[in-house]
Amino acid sequence: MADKNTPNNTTIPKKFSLPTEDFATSPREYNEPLLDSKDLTGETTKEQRLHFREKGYIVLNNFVDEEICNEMLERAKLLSKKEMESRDQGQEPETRWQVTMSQDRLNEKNLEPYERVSKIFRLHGPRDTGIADEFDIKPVFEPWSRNLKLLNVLTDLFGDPAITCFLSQFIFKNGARKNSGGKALIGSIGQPSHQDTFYFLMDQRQIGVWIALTDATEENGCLSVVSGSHTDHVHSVSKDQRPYAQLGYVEILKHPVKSHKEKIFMKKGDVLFFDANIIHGSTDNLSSDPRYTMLYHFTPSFTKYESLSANMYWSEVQTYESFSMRNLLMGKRAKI
Ligand SMILES: O=C(O)CCC(=O)C(=O)O
Repeated sequence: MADKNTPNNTTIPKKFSLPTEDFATSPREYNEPLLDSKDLTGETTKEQRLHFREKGYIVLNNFVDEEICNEMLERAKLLSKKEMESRDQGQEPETRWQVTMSQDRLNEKNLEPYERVSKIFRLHGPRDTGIADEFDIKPVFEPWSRNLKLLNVLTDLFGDPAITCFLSQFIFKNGARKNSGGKALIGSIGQPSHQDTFYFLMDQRQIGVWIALTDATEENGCLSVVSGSHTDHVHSVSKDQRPYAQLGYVEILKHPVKSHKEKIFMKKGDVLFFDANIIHGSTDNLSSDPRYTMLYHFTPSFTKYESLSANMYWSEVQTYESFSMRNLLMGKRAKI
């Protein structure tokens, strides 16, 4: 297994600043998921692997139990409450997790704390994330990053069982509402078309795991993907210029995204597995109801990278040994 701490400058795309030209002109080298192999876990069908390989994503229905979905939401609300309490008292933002605020609700102190938050990062860190003991609660985000069904799907899609989770984020996509003064607040705005690989700069594939914690609909701003774009190069982008755009949002302008977009409608508990290189984005929440999502990103553990940004955290969730051991314990032959 390669040493993840040794950067390999020949394979990692170079850093660049905005706006920029495309930094690769030909499609990137694509390491295809396995279609037929003795190393597959049996968790995915050949049709699903083929779909992932050709289109760059699959949706697995009813993948996360309702109870876990609810626990994730309650935990994210609790973290938001802690964060807002300390910010409103003038304390420094938390460092155990990382919050980005909804830009149009920065000073709306009469809203519920979670209604002012856009995203919370670093949730798969030490036991969710240092407060489980304080509140006598059990962790939920970190254990789910090691869920066996999830690990089996990722093993099939990566074709390798050594897997690391390096990013996790809870997304509060709040609905439209009025503030205490009766002023209309629009629902959270969507994220423009982008590729996650723009942010990651890693030499192996990465897979995003997008869990619908509420139904994701046309009205509340479901995700859209450009089917098949996962084999593209990383496109040039411009900064998202919209009022209230989140810090760091960028938009691919040159790609003919609109003509190819597929909307991904999901039910609570469904999970979208997508190649992090696929062009994707979401529309604004035009409803008065929230759309909640938990999103993890995984990569093979031998991935090389230049550096991890502050919202990331390297946590190996399955090793060759743990994979072999659980197959042995389940009475199966170790497959890899
Ligand atoms: O869930 C969304 O609305 C957008 C999330 C997304 O595209 C991302 O975090 O990369």
